[in-house]
Amino acid sequence: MPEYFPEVKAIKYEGPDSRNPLAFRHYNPKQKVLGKTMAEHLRFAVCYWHTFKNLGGDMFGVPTIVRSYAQGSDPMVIADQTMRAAFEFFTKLGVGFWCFHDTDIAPEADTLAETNKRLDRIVKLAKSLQNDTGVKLLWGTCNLFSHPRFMSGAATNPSPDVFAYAATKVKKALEITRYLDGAGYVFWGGREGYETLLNTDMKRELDHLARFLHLAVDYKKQIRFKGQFYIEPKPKEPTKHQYDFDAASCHAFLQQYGLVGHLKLNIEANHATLAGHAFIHELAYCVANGILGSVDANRGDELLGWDTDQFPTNLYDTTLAMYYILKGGGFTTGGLNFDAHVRRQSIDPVDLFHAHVGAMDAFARGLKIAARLLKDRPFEKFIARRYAGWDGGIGKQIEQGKAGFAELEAYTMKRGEPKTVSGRQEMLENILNDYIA
Ligand code: XUL
Ligand code: CO
Repeated sequence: MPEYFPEVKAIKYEGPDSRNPLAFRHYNPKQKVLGKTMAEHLRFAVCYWHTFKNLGGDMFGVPTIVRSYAQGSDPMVIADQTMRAAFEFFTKLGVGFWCFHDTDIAPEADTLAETNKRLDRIVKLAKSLQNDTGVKLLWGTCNLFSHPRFMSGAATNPSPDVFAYAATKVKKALEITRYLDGAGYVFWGGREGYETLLNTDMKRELDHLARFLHLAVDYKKQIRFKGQFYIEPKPKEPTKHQYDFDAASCHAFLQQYGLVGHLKLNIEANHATLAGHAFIHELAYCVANGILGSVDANRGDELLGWDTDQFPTNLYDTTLAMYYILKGGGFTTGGLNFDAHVRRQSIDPVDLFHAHVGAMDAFARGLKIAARLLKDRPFEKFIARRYAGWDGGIGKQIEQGKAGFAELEAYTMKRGEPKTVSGRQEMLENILNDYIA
């Protein structure tokens, strides 16, 4: 069998003092942290679309990257080679999971029936490679945004024919995800939204999106697919306004349409920043509402206002992300999927390894620091003191619904002006830096 990454051997943990760029300094998969191994906590996944299908093309230029497995004239030969290269990559990197869109693994044919046959062929290969390597599927998904038929949306398209076509594709995507024992399935609505309200019936589109998700929930039961459904928020790009804008709007949508309990959220760092939120704001919102499912780990660029999908390297972010993920009880079905791609100038296969090794180490460090923070609880202790007024007296009465406006007026008239108290933000930020150091 040809090797597609012959220049790289299996990546090993060598400890913090190693200067080998192709070794982990922090990610030691078997090392226990708070009672679980790092591999169990972090559940790293490699995404198929960026890592194996992105060849560096952008709006202004053609692809810059040439991969040995992407050569040939038969698209199914390329699909086969790419799948084998992917599993070689997963194994050498030492990740437990992968993620894909249907169109990443098998190119669309002239008819849907033929496309589905191609999928059947390629998922058979994926299944045998999963069995051989032990690498598992974190989640599957369906590309409902690239083809021209989806230009005005999939579930929210003005045409019921497109809704039906999208349903047919998701049905197949659910079947293959189940066949591959996927731990989850993601809905990301890149074209579910609008470019202008002048041609859009917003209420009808939202109703249709909910109908679509209910149909998926029904079909999931029918085929006994046990994986977790996720919805992935993103405010814009490619569409000007996307209905799955951010965690809070997804939550409101799920509540409005009776879908809470059927879908959790897949939070992506760069989507959070596009929505004007910090990554950890989205995580904290999900943890507070019990809806955190999985994470697409990447980062944007502070100076660029689009979805740059860079690999996460910022320790401040990875620490706080792991802090909230652990506070939420950690991952069950979800994990950290690197929805990220190497830069257009990073053209060598080894760059894919550098990118993932650095990102895995950044999260492993984040995990270790977050575990120390949760053991010592400096922020929890401070927060408990800050809100202590609610644990008894008038605070408790308000929380328990035992004090109305009249009682609060009587209390305030007697008590007078409330005391102002410092929020100590700078001290707390310094404490965080002490832990990261
Ligand atoms: C797009 C994005 C998608 C989803 C899956 O910004 O994040 O790749 O993760 O469709
Ligand atoms: Co994503």
